[in-house]
Amino acid sequence: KFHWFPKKIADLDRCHHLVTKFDPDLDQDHPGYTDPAYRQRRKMIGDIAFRYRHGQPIARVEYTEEEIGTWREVYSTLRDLYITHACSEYLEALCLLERHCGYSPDNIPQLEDVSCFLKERTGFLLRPVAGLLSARDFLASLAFRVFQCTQYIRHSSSPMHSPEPDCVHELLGHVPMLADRTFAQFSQSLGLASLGASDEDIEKLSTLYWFTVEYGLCKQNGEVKAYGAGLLSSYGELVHSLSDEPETREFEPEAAAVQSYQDQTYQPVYFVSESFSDAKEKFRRYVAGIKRPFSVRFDPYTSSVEVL
Ligand code: H2B
Ligand code: FE
Repeated sequence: KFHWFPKKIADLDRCHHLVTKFDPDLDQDHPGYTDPAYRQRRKMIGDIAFRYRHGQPIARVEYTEEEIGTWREVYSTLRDLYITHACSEYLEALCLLERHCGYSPDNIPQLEDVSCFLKERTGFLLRPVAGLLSARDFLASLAFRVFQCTQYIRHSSSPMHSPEPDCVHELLGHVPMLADRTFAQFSQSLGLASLGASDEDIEKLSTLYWFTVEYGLCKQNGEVKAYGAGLLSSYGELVHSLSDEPETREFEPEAAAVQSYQDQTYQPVYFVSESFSDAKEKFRRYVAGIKRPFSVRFDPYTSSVEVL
């Protein structure tokens, strides 16, 4: 017996299971915990996600001056650092996003516009989500080239850090990388490997996701650069990851899948890939070793998976 999983893209309407441990309503360390107005606002924006069904346009949010102020502070601080710290694929995509998608210090881009942009670049779509999603549901979405994306923004008292994913993390961390063809393929293959997988394999795949998509480093022209979204959306950790403090290891899926990680502070170790194609190829070999009583194939014409 194996877990239910989505077979067609509209089935993602059923992949909405949230993990609430970092919610401002429950997590006493959340900077919004003592701010009822913030919690109310986050809930209102979260309702867009609860009402959303596949195929609908994503409702636009009119962000307040305070919210735009938070965005501006992160955007302008990080932007200067990207030149030296971000991989070339990231920089290229950010440039396009600034030209075509309303990325700027003074504007929080709308998910609907970003989704249309990604659709043209790599076929990825965004769908709104109300918070941290379960690993199983989150990974399943990637199988359909759908990225579940939060739309609310972090608390203004803490512009440089958020305990939970927010639109700064998604839009500045994840989105530019999803505009890269090879990275998009890598993300989808993580997703396909997760469909119907055992809890144990989901745990390993999320850990792999953690050390690549969230905290991955890669080599470029003899230098090490960041491509992980958790790094590219966090000033402190981005600097830390490329300093000589942390340990770095060559990316090996077998090792990365069982490495213990930190979701409260900086990572003690980072994995460095030779390139995205190299990471993709190594991952392909790793996946071939995962036992499932069936195999899956994605049909791009219908955006559905065939179970073989
Ligand atoms: N949910 C949301 N909303 N954003 C994420 O980036 C995210 C998630 N990452 N759920 C997932 C879990 C990741 O940590 C892995 C797959 O467990
Ligand atoms: Fe993330």
